Amino acid sequence: MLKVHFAPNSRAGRIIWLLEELELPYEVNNMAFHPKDLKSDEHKKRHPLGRIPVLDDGDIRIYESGAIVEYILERHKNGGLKPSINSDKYPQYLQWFHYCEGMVMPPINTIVVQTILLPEDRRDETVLKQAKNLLTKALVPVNETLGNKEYLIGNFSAADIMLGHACFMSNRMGCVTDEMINLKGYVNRISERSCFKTAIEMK
Ligand SMILES: N[C@@H](CCC(=O)N[C@@H](CS)C(=O)NCC(=O)O)C(=O)O
Repeated sequence: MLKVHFAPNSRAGRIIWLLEELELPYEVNNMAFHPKDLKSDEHKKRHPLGRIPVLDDGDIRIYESGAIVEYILERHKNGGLKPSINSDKYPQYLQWFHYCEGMVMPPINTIVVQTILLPEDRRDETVLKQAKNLLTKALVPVNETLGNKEYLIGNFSAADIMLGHACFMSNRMGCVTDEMINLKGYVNRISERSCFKTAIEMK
């Protein structure tokens, strides 16, 4: 049985969302998004930095949300939710899949640090503002590519699990502007998916 080491309101939701979409059975180790759980000796044995998500598959243990998504698709769903390597859609799929952790998550991480993790007296308004501007800029190409498409490569794929989750977070942080009409619609469409709801509402 696949086991997801999880905490609410985190990237670990991507793994739950994927497993729900694929209708694969799984169990969850639900931890608090708090150092008492994430930085515990027990969890640091799973992830040396005390981060989530981590996936166990029997004796196999793997971390990094994108790697976990790829692993599940290849080992457990024979490439499901992913275009074949020869498909015209494959390069765009790869691009948007990796754009998530490469371009969108770094400013999100800074925003989380500056609004939640740092004690108030160590927060820096300038750094926060820069990160919010950077995030909005990183979302412009996503808004453009969506055009009149429902999902990033047309049909729903694992690129939406990665980047769609980050777009949802960005919208919650107020960084999707009203002019980004395609992106607003995309976030709404994702939010309506029942598998997404299961993941995002998991406590
Ligand atoms: N690139 C990693 C990032 C993992 C990561 O930083 N996860 C956050 C939750 S979204 C975390 O565990 N934060 C706890 C901490 O920073 O102490 C991935 O995609 O899995």
